[in-house]
Amino acid sequence: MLLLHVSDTHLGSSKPLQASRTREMDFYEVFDEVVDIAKNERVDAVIHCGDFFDNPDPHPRAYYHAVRSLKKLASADIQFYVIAGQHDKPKRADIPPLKVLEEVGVARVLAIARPAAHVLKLRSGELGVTAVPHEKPEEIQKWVRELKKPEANKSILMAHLLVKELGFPWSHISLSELDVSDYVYVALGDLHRRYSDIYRGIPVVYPGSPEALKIDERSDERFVAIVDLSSRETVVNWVKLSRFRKMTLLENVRNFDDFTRALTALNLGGSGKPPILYVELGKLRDTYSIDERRIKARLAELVRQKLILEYRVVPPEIAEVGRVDVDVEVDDRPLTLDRVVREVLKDSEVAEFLLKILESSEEVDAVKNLIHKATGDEKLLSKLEKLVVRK
Ligand SMILES: [Mn+2]
Repeated sequence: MLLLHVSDTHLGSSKPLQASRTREMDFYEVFDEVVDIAKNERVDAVIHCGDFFDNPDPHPRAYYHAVRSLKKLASADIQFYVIAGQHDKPKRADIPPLKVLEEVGVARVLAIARPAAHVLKLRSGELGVTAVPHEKPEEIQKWVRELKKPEANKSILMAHLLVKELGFPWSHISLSELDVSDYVYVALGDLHRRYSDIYRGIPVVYPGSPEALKIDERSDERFVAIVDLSSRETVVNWVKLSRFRKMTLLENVRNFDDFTRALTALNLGGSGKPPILYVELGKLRDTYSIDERRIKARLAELVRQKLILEYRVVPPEIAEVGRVDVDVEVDDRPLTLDRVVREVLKDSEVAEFLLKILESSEEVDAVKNLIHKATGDEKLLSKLEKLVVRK
């Protein structure tokens, strides 16, 4: 018995870009590749561990591409089973988008609002599934204590959650609390990077998302898992995806020379889709003057030449913090000295005074020290520093 395990396809998303049709197509194209892999590998079923759609109210385009790909599975007699993640679960009582797929006949939804136990009839036999959709940690911990196990010879656990063992402070539950001993495979979703472990002899797997949605989810290789349940030992094989778009980060770029050197090493124009390029500016001052403008001009040229799809220039503090959502943090509004001082200091009198000093003073360093002492805010300081240098 073979399963293809995938999760976090986020159909309908164009992240990390906003309203980019090309980027949106990436998500559909790589999901279609997943479907092709399922057909080539002749799996019995595809199991999807949540965040199938990016949104509880998907655009007709997302439905269109989803149904189109899923129909290919159905005509190859491959079942598609899915549970809800936080992205495809409506906040209020409404028809979940996954239910539409079920109604059309291209998917079977195993869990949306609460956990459920199923016995699936697959081509090569019966398979028990305990399905746990996304919820708050307290709720999931409550559920897990009363989880019903399916009555089948072999069962798997499907869940959309973060296990404590990943080391995030915001995880849902630990593997020991999950009590995985009754299962031959633990299929997980929510984490956008590949992770797999053997816990008490049982494979615990996050295949990761087929596309990276944020820069810190980037990876040169992305996968789906092919899970073989035929023998006593569960065997997990990884199949590489090829139709995803890479995201690349050039770190600590301090000047234009740094930038061109890093760019040459990238070998743009090779096979695969043109990447989304992030350039993290280093801490040296010269980056923020002429060099920054030259770097941006060159980046715009690369977009025109279709060597990259899009670029983002990010300040060092953003790239340094691994899990910051760059999409939210990067603000395209022009960063003016006035805005920074007013927004961050939040006291118009102090702001006005400071702006006056900054305009006239030769002693920028003395002012910086004052701000540092007064606020202790390193980020504010580095922002101000850049702006003062720019002037
Ligand atoms: Mn997700």
